[in-house]
Amino acid sequence: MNERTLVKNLAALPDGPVTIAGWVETVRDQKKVQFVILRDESGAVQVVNPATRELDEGADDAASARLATTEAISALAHGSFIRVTGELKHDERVKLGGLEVKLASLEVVSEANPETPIASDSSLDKRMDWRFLDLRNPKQALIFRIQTTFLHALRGVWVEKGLIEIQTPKLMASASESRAELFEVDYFEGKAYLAQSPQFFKQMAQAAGFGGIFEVGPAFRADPSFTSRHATEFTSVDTEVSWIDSHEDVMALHEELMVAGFQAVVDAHGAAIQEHFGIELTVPSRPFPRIPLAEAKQIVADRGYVVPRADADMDPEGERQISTYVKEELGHDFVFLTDYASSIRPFYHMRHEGDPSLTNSYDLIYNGVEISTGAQREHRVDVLVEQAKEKGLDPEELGFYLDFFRYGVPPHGGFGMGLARVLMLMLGESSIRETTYLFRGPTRLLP
Ligand code: AMO
Repeated sequence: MNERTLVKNLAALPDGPVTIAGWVETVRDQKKVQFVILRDESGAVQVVNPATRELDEGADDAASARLATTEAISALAHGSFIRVTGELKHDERVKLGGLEVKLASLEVVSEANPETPIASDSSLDKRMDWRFLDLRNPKQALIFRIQTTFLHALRGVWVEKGLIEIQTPKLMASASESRAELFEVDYFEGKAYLAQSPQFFKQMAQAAGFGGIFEVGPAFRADPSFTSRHATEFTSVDTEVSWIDSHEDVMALHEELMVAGFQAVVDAHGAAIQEHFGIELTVPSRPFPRIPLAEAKQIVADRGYVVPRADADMDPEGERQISTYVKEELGHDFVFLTDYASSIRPFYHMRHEGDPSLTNSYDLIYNGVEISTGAQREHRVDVLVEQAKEKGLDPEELGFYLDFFRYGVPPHGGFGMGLARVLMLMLGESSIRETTYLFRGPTRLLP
């Protein structure tokens, strides 16, 4: 490793020699003195260099080197990557962090083109074109630090509970969710499909006796929409557990995970989130409110918004409205909408004992947008086959999946959650394009 001190660690060091490395943010090139703001992944610091503009007669090698350094700084382009050795000096008068580095030697490791293709006011699309430059902005990088903290906390809960992490295949022989959103790819002599979710294989783990599993991985949907919440490839946070009594148990686990994730994010990044996003993030209280879908539709209707189709899911406006209601009346950012009609749920959802028109399922809405779907699964194979047929699915094609239920399987359930949506709503961002490392949509495959 090249020796260097991270900028964020300078504050704790005494005055003395240091080596730092990072990108040139700005250069202030005054006649007698030059200032360079250098930024690395941890922060920014001021580098100061007394300028040597010309050589006196009989100047020594050291003076020539100082002239060369001065000229090199004058020529530095924004974004060039440099390495600086110098003297760290704490000085309260320096606005940026109360310290500066007096330059002794400069190495230009990698030069940047003088024209930067994006600016802070560039359109989102343009920023996406130059995502690596966009991500140099500390605010954008913070999103992925937050994501790391959030996922780490979730993993902590899963591991502590003894769940097993799995990686399910993303090349499949059949659809796993709606056929309408299926990517088909050539697969040697035949066809394969990109996994829309790990649904079938996370259930397989229950038949395999794993007890409980989790997976954080890619999911693909051939969804042609251009909304702020849809991507053609997204990261799905999935879990599935055995020996549940109903979807209530899944919701309890879901809450526990969210609280752990938010707690970790607030602890590690609360101040930075306030600074960069202007949001005072709080940890949600348990239990999250639960409202049956039919009741939720009635609530929003009473508030003057009628969800267009009575037999359909909440539409985006309905989700916003029910969230507003929950925030106003119950003071909560999250709400579980429960007991979805069987007609709008996949065949694998368990239906109510005694009322097959409803399912043991839920959607989790956060700040007005669905972030997750969860359910208890139907584990009785005869019932499962009937439900598949009812949805127009061919039990033959699903044979491999139905077999999971023919050799003894415990009652189980789980949920899938869109990671970028959680981050978008947590940070008040306007699109999952901001909270996805590299967004994929109908017209975006680059970079
Ligand atoms: P569902 O299809 O509702 O359920 O997806 C679960 C969650 O994944 C996210 N999501 C998306 N995010 C970005 N772009 C998309 N095109 C997209 N589609 C879905 C959402 C959504 O709530 N197998 C079930 C889950 C389960 O029951 O365990 C499933 O996939 O946040």
